[in-house]
Amino acid sequence: MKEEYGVNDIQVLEGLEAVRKRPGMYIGTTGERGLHHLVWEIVDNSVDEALAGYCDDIEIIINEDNSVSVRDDGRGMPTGVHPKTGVSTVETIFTVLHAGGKFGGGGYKVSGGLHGVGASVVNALSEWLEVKVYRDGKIYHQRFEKGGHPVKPLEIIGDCDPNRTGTTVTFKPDSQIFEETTVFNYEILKSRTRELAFLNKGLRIILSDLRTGAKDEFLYNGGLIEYVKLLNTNKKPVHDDIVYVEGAEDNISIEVAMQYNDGYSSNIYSFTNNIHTVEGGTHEDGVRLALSRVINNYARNNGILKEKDDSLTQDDVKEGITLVISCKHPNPQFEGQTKTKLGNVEVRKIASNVFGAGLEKFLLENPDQAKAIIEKVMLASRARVAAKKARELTRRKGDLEITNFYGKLTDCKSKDPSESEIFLVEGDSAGGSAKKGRDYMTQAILPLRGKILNVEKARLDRALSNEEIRTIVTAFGTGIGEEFDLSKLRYHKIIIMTDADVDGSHIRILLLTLFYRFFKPVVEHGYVYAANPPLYKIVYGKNIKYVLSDEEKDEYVKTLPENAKYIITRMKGLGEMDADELRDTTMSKADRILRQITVDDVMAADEIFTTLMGEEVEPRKKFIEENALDVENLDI
Ligand code: 0R9
Repeated sequence: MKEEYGVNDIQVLEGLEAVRKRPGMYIGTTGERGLHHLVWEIVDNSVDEALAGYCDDIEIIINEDNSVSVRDDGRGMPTGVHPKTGVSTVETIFTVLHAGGKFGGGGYKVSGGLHGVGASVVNALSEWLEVKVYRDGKIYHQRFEKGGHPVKPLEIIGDCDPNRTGTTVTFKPDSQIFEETTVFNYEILKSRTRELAFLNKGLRIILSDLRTGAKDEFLYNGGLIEYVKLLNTNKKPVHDDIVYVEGAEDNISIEVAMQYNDGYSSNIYSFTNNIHTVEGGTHEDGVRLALSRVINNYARNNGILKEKDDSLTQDDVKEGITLVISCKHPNPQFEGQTKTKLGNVEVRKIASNVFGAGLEKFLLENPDQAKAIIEKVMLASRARVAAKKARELTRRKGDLEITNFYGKLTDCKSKDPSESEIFLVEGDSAGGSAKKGRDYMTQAILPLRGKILNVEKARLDRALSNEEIRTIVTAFGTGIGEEFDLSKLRYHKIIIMTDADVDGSHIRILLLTLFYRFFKPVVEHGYVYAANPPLYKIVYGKNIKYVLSDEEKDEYVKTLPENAKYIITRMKGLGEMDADELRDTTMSKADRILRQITVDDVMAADEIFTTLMGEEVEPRKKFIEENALDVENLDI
């Protein structure tokens, strides 16, 4: 039974002022990512209520004024007076910092953002916040202003149907804190909302945007099975059914879904308590161990692998796999550089046992599908051995030779990677402006001519036969494949600078695929960025303003006097800007806005990518038709 919320649950009392003074400590950044993080802090509380079994529906609404409302149909936050603070529990939740990140009585907070600090942080960082609770036939309401100060105590503002329960929170982020932007991006909210729905089967989450009328509803009764199905859209599976395994030991639950396709890349995504564990960890290790153990055993027991044959390696069994792991743990320990690696040692064995038993059962019960899987991994194994031989041969001939390397790369003077940047620029014309507009000490320019090779369908050897890719590898300095060495990376900012159109997105996706497949640590360490060239130029008298989005354009125009005459030009491409413009809007360290590319972005790119690059023609045609006029949707 769930205990009532009690005095001891409030762990550390600290003022909200601390949050406003050092917001980065609580939400990571005050840029776009931090802004969106506020939404997840609130949604996580609703998801917890769903995981506790009391809530089926969550609604997230972006309001016209860029405030956000989150509504759930759970029990409603407790409204009584809190014994320790002497004010209502609702007010306590929104004004007292829970440094430990733990919430409800006795139980544990299952979902939760990276920082797990909750509603009070959102309140502290908001211009205003309102909460409504529907409980016991009454509607309770409280409003907070200017960084979390209650305007009045919690009050009853009306009656409701006694069967109606739930909580609604609406907040407007404070522009004094979020100086970069306070404009919510629908696509960012959409992809995480969908992910949450996949990770919590049966939970309905509706997202809508009152600024544009956009609306999406996500409900997946099949959970991870449907996630893998989506990730494999436009790929060719080598067996029909998605392997699905679910189990728990010691209150730690493991859920896995997987399917092989005929491609070469592996897409393994793991989560703990709904958080994407980008750096993996013990749950992922356990599943990988079981995967190669069970497949090797099956292949040996069925005479496919002979006694004299080497065992299949972890690389062999992951080629062409799409696999999603979700672990729910009462006390997760996150480690690693970005605190996205699960560290609890006990999980490795549990994940290995649960998944191993389930996979073994699947293979035994589905001999035809088992055969297709074994054939796929055997093929990968033979290709690996052949590729290794070929690489040894070409290495002797000098496989990274490039004609006229220094005619391509305009390097920077500095040799210190931490201050050096390389711009990968679409086309020679923009490359020319970039060379003139750069800071020659720290900014290197590499213009890319035409499209680089699509490495989704290429093994390393073929990738290296492409001159553009060899140039990139040589410029980075890291080597590739087995020789890859992150410590040799010559630039700690790799900035992709492409046009804001379909071609530009295409090139960006090709580059991300290259990085993700062959330079994964470069992405994981946060060294990859996308430049953000302006979308519009607004000329008003002598003022010239460049803006990055439609929303920003509208906001700016609103600030101009009523009868102001201004000219708005949509920027068509980087090549259109002269060196000064390119420097001032997109390259200069003082004025530009860079978007750091995360593994999550690459996941989103993979979906767009397979649609654009896969062998299936119909989905590609449909995608291009739908998006040709709406290129922002391609932005990642
Ligand atoms: C719209 C966003 N929703 C919420 O923030 C939300 C919090 C919440 C909640 C409970 C129910 N619904 C909620 N929605 C709740 C929890 C408990 C008991 N009754 C209701 C419990 O955990 O025991 N609460 C989250 C924290 C608290 N309530 C509490 F700490 F105040 F108890």
